[in-house]
Order: sequence, then structure tokens, then C-alpha cells
Amino acid sequence: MTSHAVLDAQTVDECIIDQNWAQYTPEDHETWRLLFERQTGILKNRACDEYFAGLGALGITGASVPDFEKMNASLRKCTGWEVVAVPGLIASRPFFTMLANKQFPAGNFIRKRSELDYLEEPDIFHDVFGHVPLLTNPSYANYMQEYGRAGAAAMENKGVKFLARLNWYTIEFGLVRNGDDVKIYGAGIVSSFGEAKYALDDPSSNHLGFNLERVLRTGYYIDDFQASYFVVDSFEKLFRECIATPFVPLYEKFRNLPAYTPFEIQDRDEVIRKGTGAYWKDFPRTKTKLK
Ligand code: HBI
Ligand code: FE
Repeated sequence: MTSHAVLDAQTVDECIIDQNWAQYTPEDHETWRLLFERQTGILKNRACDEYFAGLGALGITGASVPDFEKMNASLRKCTGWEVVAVPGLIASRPFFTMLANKQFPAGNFIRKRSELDYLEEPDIFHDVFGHVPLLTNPSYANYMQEYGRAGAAAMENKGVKFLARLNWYTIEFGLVRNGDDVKIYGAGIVSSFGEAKYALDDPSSNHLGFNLERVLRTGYYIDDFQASYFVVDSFEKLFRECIATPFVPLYEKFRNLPAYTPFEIQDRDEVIRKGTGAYWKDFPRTKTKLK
């Protein structure tokens, strides 16, 4: 599998490329359509209202791979954010800088038809279908920008590991309340056929009330569904808590403490749903180490 990552590039300008929308073949557009139709079908009644509002506001459809130039005209009007094309994963420094500058780095390649269900690296479907619609929501967009700003300080204080956990349990695999319901917002679930069903329908996983310090201490495995998901009350509350928290002292506090695994419920957890654990009873399923 050829990797698209450009982890050596250290400045934003070295990472940004032209999307080159003309490059996409009819096969690429058909892959996008397949993924879009399948995902929107499974996300009905499962993804949060704010997600669908964003999809509509940006005019993202299954007709073709979105053209960033056209999409950005709408996105800028909503929250001042723009999507910029990158070849794939980029180094943490330019990644955080871009988020702090309201620029979302999206891979411009699309997965092969043989990788429809899972691929190592975030492609344009994961990034644009998964992450971008919520950038139309002012509170979520503010949270993403605050996350980017926290990144620069994290790099100076060996805190990237902790921010990666916050990223994992919110931006990638977060759940949010919509009235009395718990709905999906994390891009990793939104863009995954299997996990969009598993996260809510399968009784195995724990649904725990979001708590910033708990999440900073909770490790994760990158190669399987989550054993625990964290539920935020609202994006506004998530943003307020994030902006009010001095992260650096927490890095010092937690650095020498053992990470929680995603399998156990801790005493002070707000348990919204206690999972049965059936999915991972023959643990360890994972082939990677706890992050
Ligand atoms: N690069 N393109 C891209 N997308 C990401 O989500 C991303 C990245 N580089 C680094 C990174 N995420 C993580 O290090 C942070 O989320 C912690
Ligand atoms: Fe992602």
C-alpha cells in the first residue's frame, strides 16, 4: 500500500497541494458515490442533527467528489473555515497550525474500490465526508480551532500524546446528545460503515459522559471498534470546557500515571450505558499497543 503521508514536511506551505479536481477519474467519482450512498443510509437516525445540517449547507452529495473551491465558498460563509488539500497525514506541527488558522487539511486521494471498508490513512472520503460538515457548526468549529491552538503548546510540553487521546475520543470517535438521544459526530464513526452501526446498535460498548481529564488519561487502540465512547452534552459545552482548561499542568499531572484502558469503567464515570463487553470478550483482539 503506497503511503501518502508527508511527515517530514514541517511548514504548512510544504504540506498544502492543489486538489486538482480534474484528476479524479469516473471510477473515483463512482467510489465516492458508493461510499456516500451507503454511509448516508446507515447514518440516518444515527448521526447528529448538526452533522446533516452541515452536509446540506455545503451541498455535499453523492454526485461526485466535492470540489474544494466550490465547497469552501459555502464553508467560509458559515464559520470562516476552509478545506485545503494535502497528500495525506502531515506532521503534527503544521497540522495544529492549520487548525489554529481555521484551515482543515484534507487528503486529496480517494481509496481504491478494494479498500472500501477500511484503509490505513484518512482519504478524502474520511476527511471531507467525515470531518468537514461539522465545521459549519460555530461551536464545533471553535472547538477545532482551540484544539489546534492547544497543539502548539502541547508540542513544547510533550503533551501531543494526551491531545491525540482528546482528538480520538471527540473529533474521531465522539458521541453527542441530541435531546434524549445519543448520536454520532466523530468522523471516524461517521465515515465507517461497520462502526456507525456498532457504536449505537451493538450493546457491547460503554457510553460514558465526556470528562476532559478522564479522556486525557484514556488510551486507545487504533485498529478496532471502541470499547468505550464519550458523550458530550453539546459542542458549546465541549468548547467552553476546552478553552477554560490549562492543559500543560494536566500533562505534568498525568505523565507518570498509568493510562486507563478503554475496557474498564472508572468510579467517577458518568455511566450513560454500561456495555456488555461481548464484542471484545476474547480480548486481546487488537494487534497494536495502547496509545
Ligand atoms: N494529518 N492530514 C492529517 N490529518 C490528521 O487528522 C492528522 C494529521 N497529522 C497529525 C494528526 N492528525 C495527529 O497527530 C493529531 O490528531 C494529534
Ligand atoms: Fe480523521
